[in-house]
Amino acid sequence: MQKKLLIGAAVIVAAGLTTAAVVAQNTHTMDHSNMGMSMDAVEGAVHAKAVVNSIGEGTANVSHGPIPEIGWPAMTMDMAVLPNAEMMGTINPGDNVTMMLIKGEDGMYAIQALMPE
Ligand SMILES: [Cu+2]
Repeated sequence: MQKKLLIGAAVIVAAGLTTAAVVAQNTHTMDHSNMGMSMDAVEGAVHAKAVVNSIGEGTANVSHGPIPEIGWPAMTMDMAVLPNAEMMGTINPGDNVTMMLIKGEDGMYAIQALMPE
């Protein structure tokens, strides 16, 4: 899962940067099956406001607001933090953040990014 997410991020960046070149050359060497998978993962990402109660290695306890996209009410919970998660600045306990969550192969949502408010 981690490798896929890393590859997905790289593919998205590469796609954004090289779309014009690819179209100009009319090549079809990209792995479309991989791209489809990573695009699905990003399309499934959801965002939610939360307060970080504590944060540690690979886990964070958060109190998040309702996430209607995935049917979650507001709650306080432990969430997995993905190994390649992006911390957009320093996150300290008590901070208000926006979380970006991605659903893993195990069907559980995990933190892909935290952005301080
Ligand atoms: Cu929750």
